[in-house]
Amino acid sequence: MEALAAFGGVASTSSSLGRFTAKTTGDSYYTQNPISRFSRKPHLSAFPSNSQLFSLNPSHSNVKTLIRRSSTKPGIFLPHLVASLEQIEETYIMVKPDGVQRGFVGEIISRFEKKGFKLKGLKLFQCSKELAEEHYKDLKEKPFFPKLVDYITSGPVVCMAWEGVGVVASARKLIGSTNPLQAEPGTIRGDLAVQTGRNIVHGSDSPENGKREIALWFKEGELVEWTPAQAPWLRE
Ligand code: DAT
Ligand code: MG
Repeated sequence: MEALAAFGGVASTSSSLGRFTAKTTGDSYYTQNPISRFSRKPHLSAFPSNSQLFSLNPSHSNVKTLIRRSSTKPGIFLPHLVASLEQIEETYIMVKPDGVQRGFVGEIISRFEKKGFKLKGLKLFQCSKELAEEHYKDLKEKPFFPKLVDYITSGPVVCMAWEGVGVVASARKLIGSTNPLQAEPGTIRGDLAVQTGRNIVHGSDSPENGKREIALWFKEGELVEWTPAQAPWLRE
C-alpha cells in the first residue's frame, strides 16, 4: 500500500508518507506532499501511467527520498506484472438439447460474450451415446447416468470453447448451481431453467477438465486463434 500510495500520488493516511499532511481537497495537498513535485499533477487513479511504474530513475532525488522513507521492504505492487502472471484458461461450454430446443443459444452465447471472454470454437452438433458417456464418465456410477446420457443425446447441442483469465470459475458463476431452483437469479440456470435434469447448459468444473472436454468435443482445426479488437479495453 505504501508504494501504491506513493507512486500514485493519492493521499493515504496509512502510508509512511502519512506524516505529510494529507488534505484531499484543493491544491494544498499537492503543495504539501513531496510526491506532488514528482507527479506534478493530481491523479485519481493509483497508477497514473506505466512510465511511473517502470521507468523510475533512481537518481531522481525525490524518488531516492521516497524509497528511503518507505519501510525496509519496498513492497512495490505492480498490477501489470501480476496480470501478466495470471493464467489464461479454457473452458468447454455446451448448450444442452433443451437449451437449443427452447431457443436459448443466442442468449447463452451472449452472456459469455458480454462478460468479455473470447470464443475460440462454436458448432451445432448431434452427440453420440459414446461421446456423452465419455464426457460424463465421472458420473458413471450415479443412478441418473443413463437418463443423463439420453438427455444429452436427445437433440443437437451447441459446443463452445471459451478462453480467458479465470474463465472456468467465472463461467460456473455465470451458469449458476446445478439445480436451477437453487441457482441465483441473474445466472443462466437461475433465470432460464427449473430442473436439474433440464438445466440447459454445461460448463467445465476445472481448467484441466476444460482442456480435456475441449479436446473431446472439438477436432483439430475447429478452434480458431484470434485477437479480439476489444482486448486492450478488457485488460490493462
Ligand atoms: P454441473 O452440470 O453443474 O457441473 P454435475 O457435474 O454434478 O453438475 O452433473 C452433471 C449433470 O448431471 C448435471 O448438469 C445434471 C445431471 N445431474 C447431476 N445431478 C443430478 C441428479 N441428482 N439428478 C439428475 N440429474 C443430475
Ligand atoms: Mg459438472
